[in-house]
Amino acid sequence: MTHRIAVIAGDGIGQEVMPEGLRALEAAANRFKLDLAFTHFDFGNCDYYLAHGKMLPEDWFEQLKDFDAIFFGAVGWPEKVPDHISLWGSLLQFRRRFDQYINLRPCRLMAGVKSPLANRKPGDVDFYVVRENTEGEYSSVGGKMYEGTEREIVIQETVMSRFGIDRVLKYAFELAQKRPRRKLTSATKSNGIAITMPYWDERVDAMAKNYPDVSTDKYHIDILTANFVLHPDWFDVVVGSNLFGDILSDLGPACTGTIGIAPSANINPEGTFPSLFEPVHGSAPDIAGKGVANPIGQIWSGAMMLEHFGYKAAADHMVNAIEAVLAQANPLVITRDLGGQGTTLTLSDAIVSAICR
Ligand code: GGG
Repeated sequence: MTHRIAVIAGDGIGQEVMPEGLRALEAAANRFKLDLAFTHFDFGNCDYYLAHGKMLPEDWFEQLKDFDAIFFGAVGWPEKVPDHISLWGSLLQFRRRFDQYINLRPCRLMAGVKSPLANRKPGDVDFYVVRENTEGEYSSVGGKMYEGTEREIVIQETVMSRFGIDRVLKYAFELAQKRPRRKLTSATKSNGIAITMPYWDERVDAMAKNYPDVSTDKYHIDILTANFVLHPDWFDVVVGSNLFGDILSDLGPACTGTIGIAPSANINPEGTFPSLFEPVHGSAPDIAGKGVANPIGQIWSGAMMLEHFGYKAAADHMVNAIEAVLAQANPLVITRDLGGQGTTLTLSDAIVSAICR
């Protein structure tokens, strides 16, 4: 069976890590006899915006909807296009129109990687962040009044629906059921944000009744972030709203050494539309063009895509290759964010060789 994959490298280091993600996927496909067909698209980046006045062509939905997955790099180049325009013009359109309501972000401390947290070893940090991905704080509902005057007012609403909350909670509880510790932690701020967040808590309580085998914790986001740093070993599956999930899934990987290795899957669980796989990191204009970006977030995202297609052995093999290279911690191979002097290419070469072995 051929899997058709739309490739959108996007901006900045997306252009540099994407070829390495594809090389790793091709190596895995070769080894496991998988048929992956890649089609490259040059829209969804800020240069496309400068040329066309928009991030995507009118018919982007038609062009992409029949692919089996989208493999995405990064978006944003604030010197060219304001960040909210580039993000809303591309990635957030994909998540919404393709109903990718789960953003799954694994967070694992791997051998050979130095955690900034004291005395943490592999196994101490190993959890998933499940981020609600289509509503919540990421709404463009609101507006400005008295613009340009001293009475200027800006309003932006958070949008939460029972349907939207329940479906992400269901996914998170089912994921927790498959994990050895069977533990779910929910992030809110229901003392301060007194309508939407207590409602989220109510839905957690209601949903928890269906999963008596899963133990459930609820935290306010402020103390939860503190506990990510102080007690990362407490967590197994952490579920949160769009904004809180976004923050936690940058903090989590930072606790595992570098956000450069963090992968993510934007999933439409029903399979009605393509799911999208992308590193958690953004376009990093500060290091773009230098050949030093860590390719692991992109490669690991490729592994998540193979798992999504049902190729668990191939996905595990890719992740094992990443782990084997990191465990060696060769300073000439690993990138700067990992404490080495290597480049995108040296790290990618080592991982691709390990996949081929
Ligand atoms: N590779 C993902 C990417 O480019 N992220 C940029 C970003 O700011 N994303 C925000 C989000 O995930 O909501």
